[in-house]
Amino acid sequence: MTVQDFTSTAQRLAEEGIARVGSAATAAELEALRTALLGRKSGRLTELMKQLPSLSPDARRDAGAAINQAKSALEQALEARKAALAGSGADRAAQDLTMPARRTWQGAKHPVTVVIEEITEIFKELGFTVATGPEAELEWYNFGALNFPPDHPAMDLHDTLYLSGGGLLRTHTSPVQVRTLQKYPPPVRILAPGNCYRRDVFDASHAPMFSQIEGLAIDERTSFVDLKATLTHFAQRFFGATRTRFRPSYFPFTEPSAEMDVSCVLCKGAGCPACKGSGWMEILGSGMVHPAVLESSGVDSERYTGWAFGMGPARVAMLRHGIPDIRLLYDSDIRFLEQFVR
Ligand code: 2U9
Repeated sequence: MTVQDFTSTAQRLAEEGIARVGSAATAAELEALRTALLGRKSGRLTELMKQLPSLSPDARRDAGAAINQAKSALEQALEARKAALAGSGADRAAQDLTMPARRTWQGAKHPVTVVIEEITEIFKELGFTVATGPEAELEWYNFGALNFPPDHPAMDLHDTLYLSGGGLLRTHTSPVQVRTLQKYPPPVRILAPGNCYRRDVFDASHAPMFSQIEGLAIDERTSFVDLKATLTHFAQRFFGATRTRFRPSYFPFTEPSAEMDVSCVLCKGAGCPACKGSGWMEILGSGMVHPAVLESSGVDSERYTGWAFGMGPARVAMLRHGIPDIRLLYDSDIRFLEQFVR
């Protein structure tokens, strides 16, 4: 091919192309034209460009210029037609609006967040308000004020994450209740949800960072009856028709203390592997607030009494959904988490 052949071919392709661009009715047609004429792989002008090396350097320059001129003329025509079509809405006619939209991945609330919000709603109905506080705490608020004797094992290094500048990462949200009692005189009804930290290795039922919800009710003449009635009401609201039982337990910050069980959510009490045949599932710990804790928090323990509870929402989410390993909740694996999208 001579330079004249290249030039005339380029001009002819440009003219024919611009004519066809002018009569294109949809964006899709325009796209097809662009590919047919300028496509990187098999565009007609691209093909022509590939034959340039067959020419002498001088001839190549002239032929190349003619091809580039044809290319930019075609690109301008394509852009102009595209804008015209977009403006005219002609394309809309071609668009099948009944086509379902491409599903964009939508996030969802984490199953533990759903549990925390559900529990919070139930206690709000009972007049509890949500209180929050610092995750990096002073040792006294995390241990001293809560009647932990100075040598209590929980304070050991291997249990608690101490901070170099003093203080520690709270091991429970109880410091929030102490800070609240220092600020607001009874009657007090608060819920303290939040993240807590323990020097635990990650295994099927432990995580170094975990969420917790604690609750506190302080008033005159508050008794264990209020504790049992309120927590049983919570269990029935959260788990539906269920039975509860309270087993004696011990915490430094409550006396007397009790664990509350609900009948197994999977076998309804008949006994199954999930509840290890007992028919019961331990949900939370609770107790009457120890007078020493009331005094530490600036509350007159002769005039006021109170009860408190603490639970792990992650554990409750595992019980509810039959999740065997807590790490599944913290691995951020979308394939696992999107099962719980509501
Ligand atoms: C004040 C007074 C009393 C909070 C309580 C529990 C029982 C309890 C555990 C639940 C799951 C810890 O994360 S867990 O292992 N907590 O069982 N917590 S009573 O008692 C308080 C808190 C604050 C001022």
